[in-house]
Amino acid sequence: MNISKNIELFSRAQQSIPGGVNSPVRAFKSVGGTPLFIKSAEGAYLFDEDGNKYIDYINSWGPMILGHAYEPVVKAIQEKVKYSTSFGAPTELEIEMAELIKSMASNVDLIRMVSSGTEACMSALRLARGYTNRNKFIKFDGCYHGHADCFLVNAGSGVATLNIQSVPGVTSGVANDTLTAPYNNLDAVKKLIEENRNEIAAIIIEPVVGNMGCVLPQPGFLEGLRKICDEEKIVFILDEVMTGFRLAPGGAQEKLNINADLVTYGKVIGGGLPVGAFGGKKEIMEHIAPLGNVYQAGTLSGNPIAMIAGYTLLNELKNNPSIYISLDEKTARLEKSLNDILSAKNIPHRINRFGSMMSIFFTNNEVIDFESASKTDSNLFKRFFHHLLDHGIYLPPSPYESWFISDALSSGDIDKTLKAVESFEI
Ligand code: KE4
Repeated sequence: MNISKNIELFSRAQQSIPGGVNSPVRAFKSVGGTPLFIKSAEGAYLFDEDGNKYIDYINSWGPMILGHAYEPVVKAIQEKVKYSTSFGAPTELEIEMAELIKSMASNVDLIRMVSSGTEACMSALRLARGYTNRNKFIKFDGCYHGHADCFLVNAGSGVATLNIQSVPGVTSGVANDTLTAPYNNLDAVKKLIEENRNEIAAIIIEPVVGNMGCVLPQPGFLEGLRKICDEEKIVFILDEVMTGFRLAPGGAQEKLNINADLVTYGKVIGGGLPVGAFGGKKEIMEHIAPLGNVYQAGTLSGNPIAMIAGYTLLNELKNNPSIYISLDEKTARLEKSLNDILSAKNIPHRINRFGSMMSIFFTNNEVIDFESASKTDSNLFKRFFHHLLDHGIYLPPSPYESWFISDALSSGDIDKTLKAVESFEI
């Protein structure tokens, strides 16, 4: 593939933007090579600045669940933008959006809009601390809840991709209140509870992990955390920034039949525009200003253009539940066929999948936590990534990220993907 324009743009970008990108995971750091500069996208396809076409398995890291330039969303934005882009005042659309989300996530009594998943998670944690009057919280190694200081301890996604052991700028004062445990390890959590009794405000977790690659909760794990939170009066926060509205209309809470005290959203909720949200039990949420004194704010929170994009997409998902069956079937076919092909080639691998989230790990071991996820063959991943990229298949440029399938993916696209994998030699 000719990528000369991409190379030129990357060189130019680095003169003005740190690392040439506005978010580290885009930089291809762990796979090497030149990141693609995207000119346009439609349905399941991206087109880079050199005119190359790719089948997209990132989909903006989750939001583009019905594909790029989804017409109802495009039209809704085009109509709304005629009436200004922002007011900084309440609108009826924000009420409609909140009511729609409440109709999809039954345990959300009140919800607050913000502009990113990071804001949603940091606000939910501040609320849990304010509500319990406790300072510490538990997160899990390899989980990523955005880039707020307190979450950058043993974090996944870009922090793992860049192998940053300790993030400069995150003070020990902040890090001391962040307790970490291995995913799927209830005993480790119980030990932290014993050592920090009555000091822990919250447990926050990705109910299905995307940020160490896709890792699933083992039976009883989330239920065990729920029980611990009930017994210890700890706020149970499910970070559904990735899983929310992707795994089901009610997200992982619906699919896994687990109820959070607070839940955070991002990605799909904004239909590709900057939207995050946090919500949950009224008795907790009513501590948020201006009702309560836990302060949280945002100039563009509930922005009308972002709201109409998210509202339109969520309505499509809510009113067409067969989309989730289609997403599951397409991803299940990918999973089975990739397993067959890689096994026939005697390539050591594990595929973890939940609904339309999936990852290939090049390892002989089950991947159930960050330790096992970090033992995969990163060089083999790098070669696999570039082999597929050269064949017009765009995977997440890191072994610590999930693939995100869109319903715009066709059977022919899957055939092309599998054909590319067939030609891969280790
Ligand atoms: P944002 O602040 O990036 O909107 O959301 C943070 C966040 C919170 N919680 C979960 C479970 C998330 O996956 C994320 C963001 N995910 C990454 C991809 N792994 C965003 C991509 C990026 O950092 O550029």
